[in-house]
Amino acid sequence: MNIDKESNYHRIIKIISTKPELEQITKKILSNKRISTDDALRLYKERDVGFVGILANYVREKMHGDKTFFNRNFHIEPTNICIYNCKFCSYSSKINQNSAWEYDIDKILDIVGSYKNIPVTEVHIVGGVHPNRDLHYYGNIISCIKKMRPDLHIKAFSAVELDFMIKKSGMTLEDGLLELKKYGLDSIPGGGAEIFDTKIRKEICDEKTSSLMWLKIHETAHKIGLPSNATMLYGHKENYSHRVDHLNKLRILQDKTAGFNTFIPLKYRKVNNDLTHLGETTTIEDMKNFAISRIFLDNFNHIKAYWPGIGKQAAQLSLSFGVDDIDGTIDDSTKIYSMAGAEDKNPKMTTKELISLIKQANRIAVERDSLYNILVFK
Ligand code: V47
Ligand code: SF4
Repeated sequence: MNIDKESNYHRIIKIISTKPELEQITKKILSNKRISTDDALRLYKERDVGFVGILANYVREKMHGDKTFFNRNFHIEPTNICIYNCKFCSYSSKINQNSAWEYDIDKILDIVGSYKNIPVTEVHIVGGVHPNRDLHYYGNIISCIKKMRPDLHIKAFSAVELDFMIKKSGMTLEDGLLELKKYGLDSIPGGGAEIFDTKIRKEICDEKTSSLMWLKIHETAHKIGLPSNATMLYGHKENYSHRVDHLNKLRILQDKTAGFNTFIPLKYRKVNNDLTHLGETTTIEDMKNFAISRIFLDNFNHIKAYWPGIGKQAAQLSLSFGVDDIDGTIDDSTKIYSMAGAEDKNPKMTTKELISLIKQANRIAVERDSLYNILVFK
């Protein structure tokens, strides 16, 4: 054990002498034992976020030391036209509204072409669920991108988009995913999970893909060799039990498949949507949520803070609360969070800025590819 970890350990021992009720949970964490859902709920109710943070940092440093991962990526959002009406969404439009956009294949290839000679390694493609577009329409987009940039990892389509496009093409789930893989799909992003609790899901996104279906899509993807990410949208109507239930369903699936690359908690942002009246969580709450995710999801290698969603400073702070990955350069290519009131209206960081943000937090910046293979240490 290095000095940092050892001093963390001693800080923990000192604190639990004043918090005997947390001793059993702390002992489990320090001896690499899995904590239960009741333990996670107890940690959520703990007022001392510093304590929960130290425990998460202990786990984080045991897994990754000071390494903090990032990648060079950009997003393409082919359309904001969506058949659904999620109450937290600030982004979607109906087909005939002035705010609607849809990029044709030429525009999409122009975007990809604009990265010629730029060493990006990943394109992240997500958007609304367009009523008229099926699997082959999106498959064609993917294969054209692959032809132009065979080196680019294509992480595309949330389970909600996949559910719709596969059904529209009349295919089974497994055949649809296999077909997309043939077109060039490399992995699946974590969107659309929202919160798995049936009652709360009904209140915030009644119409779209159910929790069971989201989990089935990711399980099937893992089975055919497509890795994926997982998310949880928090800070709206859910309570701590709903969050623990969500994390537990992910942990159970990961035990079965080991197909998730990372977990990304997504803080609800309140501007320009139907849940504005609920307000937003505090940064303290956000840090606690990262920390408990790190401790509870012992079978997830990585916890990611998506900086366009929470801002650069909170992402930097999260590196002391269990987070080991802060996503990528983004290059001002996503609107989902800027339209919902996030700090960065044009989210973009140069590699140099990302590295310096990580170094300021006394961590080591590690450029990764989409599967967390290490590319460069800084
Ligand atoms: O599913 C929509 C969320 C998700 C709001 O896999 C909102 O690497 C907060 O999943 N406030 C899509 N969140 C984005 C997503 C994602 C982002 C970054 C990286 C990855 C990855 C995946 O965005 C949606 C929904 O949960 N979302 N509106 C809002 N107002
Ligand atoms: Fe559509 Fe996604 Fe917005 Fe829901 S969150 S309305 S599925 S774009």
